[in-house]
Amino acid sequence: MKTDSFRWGAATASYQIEGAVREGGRQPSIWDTFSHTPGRVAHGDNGDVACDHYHRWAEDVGLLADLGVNAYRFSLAWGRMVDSAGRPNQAGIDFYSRLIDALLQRNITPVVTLYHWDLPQILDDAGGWLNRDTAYRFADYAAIAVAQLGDRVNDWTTLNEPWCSSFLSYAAGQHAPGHTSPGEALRAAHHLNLAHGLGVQAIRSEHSNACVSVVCNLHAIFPASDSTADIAAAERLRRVGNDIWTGPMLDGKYPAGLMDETAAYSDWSFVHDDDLAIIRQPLDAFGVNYYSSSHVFADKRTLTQRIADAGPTCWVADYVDFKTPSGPLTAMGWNIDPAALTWLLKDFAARWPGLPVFISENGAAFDDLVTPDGVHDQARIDYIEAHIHAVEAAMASGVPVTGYFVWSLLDNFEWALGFSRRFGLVWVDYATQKRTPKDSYTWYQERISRH
Ligand code: IFM
Repeated sequence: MKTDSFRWGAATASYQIEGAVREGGRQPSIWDTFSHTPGRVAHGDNGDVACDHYHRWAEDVGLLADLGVNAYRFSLAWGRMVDSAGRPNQAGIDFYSRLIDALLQRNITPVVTLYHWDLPQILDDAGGWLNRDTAYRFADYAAIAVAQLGDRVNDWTTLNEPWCSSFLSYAAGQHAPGHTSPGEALRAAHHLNLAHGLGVQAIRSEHSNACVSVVCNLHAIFPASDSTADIAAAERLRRVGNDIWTGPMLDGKYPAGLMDETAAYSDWSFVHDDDLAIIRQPLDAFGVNYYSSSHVFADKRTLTQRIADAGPTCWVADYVDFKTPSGPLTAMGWNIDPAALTWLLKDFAARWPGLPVFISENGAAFDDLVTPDGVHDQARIDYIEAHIHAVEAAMASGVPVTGYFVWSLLDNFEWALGFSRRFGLVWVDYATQKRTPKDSYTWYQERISRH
């Protein structure tokens, strides 16, 4: 692994850690609304306080510095950066400015995500990602963020996991705003693609030398058998899970077959003539979030029949179903398959040779063992170690990987699962806000120091 420029990092996201939802002129987001709606989030949890990072950011920068990372990936809350009229919100800008200055003082490079799911509620009131105009509002916000912070931030990511902000949010109903319409998910997906393209243009217009990326949770999808039908099922799912982003963003087209395969749910009339040219912008890097793999088989049911049988689903695809994951699972119920990460990275590099890739998130939730002498999380250490090896294997075969970011620095608000799942290298006692580095923190610290 290259030692000099390789980024060893940790990642977080605004709504998951910041709290202080009514401070500093922040406007409400769809996650405030969603988490305060009974039944949406486990145990009625919400991000009102979360890890109180808004007040404890200096302590958290100290944890990053002691950890030894040379990069920190975090997101800006759109509704902190701008007011309800879309104008710069100075108090919010000042908050991130202080954070960035503190990071730079500790030689930690800020890697900033513009959108990690906390859409201002006021934009959702106007249709959210179903409204094409939201993509233009995103570009306005991106321009403000880069104009305000681009003197110290070089690395800008437009979107985090647009698959979640469309399919989990508009088809499965599991994420804000909680809709359950397959056709809406496709429409939202296109508008997120458009936001990405417009966002890249806005970033570059403010900061021509910026390193611009997008982050996708590329799915490692494999057929459950080598039957032609299962292979075709896996290909269908890759189109709607992965190629729906990489196709427009990197090749300027939606994957052949996708529109026909989803015609029962949408006529795709939301794609305007010049959109694909806008969406395909040159990128400096591509972020891959990876946690687990999926095995799928051909199913006789259409999506509509599957929904009638089992309820809403995030997968907008006919005639496909998922094999129940086997083997050791994480506390999310996800399988542990580091080899699939190597496969994913090699597959990506074969399709887009030369485009630098970074692992923007990788990590695991487990039930940690909390004792008076520390928080013991050997399972997390094993998971991270195996996945770093998987990245090294991809690099050894020529994949240009430029960084690895653990998800996450801190235990935090795990969306619809609330605080019930812990991904952190650092245990957070939510009652006292005391931070306790886990064994995995010490392990990662040592692992980084070897490079
Ligand atoms: O917590 C999330 C994060 O916000 C996005 N990627 C996956 C993580 C774990 O589910």
